[in-house]
Amino acid sequence: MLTKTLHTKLIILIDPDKYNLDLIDLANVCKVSYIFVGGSSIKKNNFEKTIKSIKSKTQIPVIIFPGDETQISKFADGLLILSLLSGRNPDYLIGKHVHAAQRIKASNLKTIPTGYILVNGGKASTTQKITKTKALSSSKEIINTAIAGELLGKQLIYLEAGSGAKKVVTSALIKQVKKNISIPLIIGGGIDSVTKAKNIIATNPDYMVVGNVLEKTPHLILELSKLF
Ligand code: 1GP
Repeated sequence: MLTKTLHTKLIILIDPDKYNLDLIDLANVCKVSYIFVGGSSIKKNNFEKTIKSIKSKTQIPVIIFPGDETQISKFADGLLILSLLSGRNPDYLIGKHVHAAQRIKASNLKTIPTGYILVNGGKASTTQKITKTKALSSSKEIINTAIAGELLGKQLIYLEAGSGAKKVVTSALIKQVKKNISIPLIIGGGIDSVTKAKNIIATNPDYMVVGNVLEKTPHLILELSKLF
């Protein structure tokens, strides 16, 4: 699950509060490798309901990309165990994990230790605000953080420009990080057009995540899918 790939694969991200059934129908006819589900501030208390609904409509594996430690459901296919390596807030490095440990264990979910690195996307992201951490700007620090993540045993590195970011992760940075780690690399945040997606894919990260834009324009997935 979420292993290294020869060519970039597409992941779509669904925020349960903005869940749109039509998007799953479209994903079923597109080249979507995984569906991530999660949200930084879910208000509607519909997390598990959303997972069940998606699972009833598709064979595409559903992975929880948790916005907080309550977002756990045995109905998903896997769960990213996020360590916010770009920040220095102990809650997001170990505190929340301790809090959720028993529930994660009881869920029997396949867990994927993930080094989550917030990269400056041109505006303060919701994640930054919630976690009270800063995004990294220095390429050297980002690369070193990714390497440290691998050394710590993470099975994935997720470079995140932030949902709705103004600037996506740059091609130069993706290439550098990719060169320096041997675990799979995910890129996300602000990818809202075919052109931006094309530029990301040209650097060949293992996975590319698209969220926000598909909430507003689900049909864009048909265009994006042609790139894979
Ligand atoms: C956010 O990387 C994901 O956590 C996706 O970002 O919503 O901007 O596509 P967007």
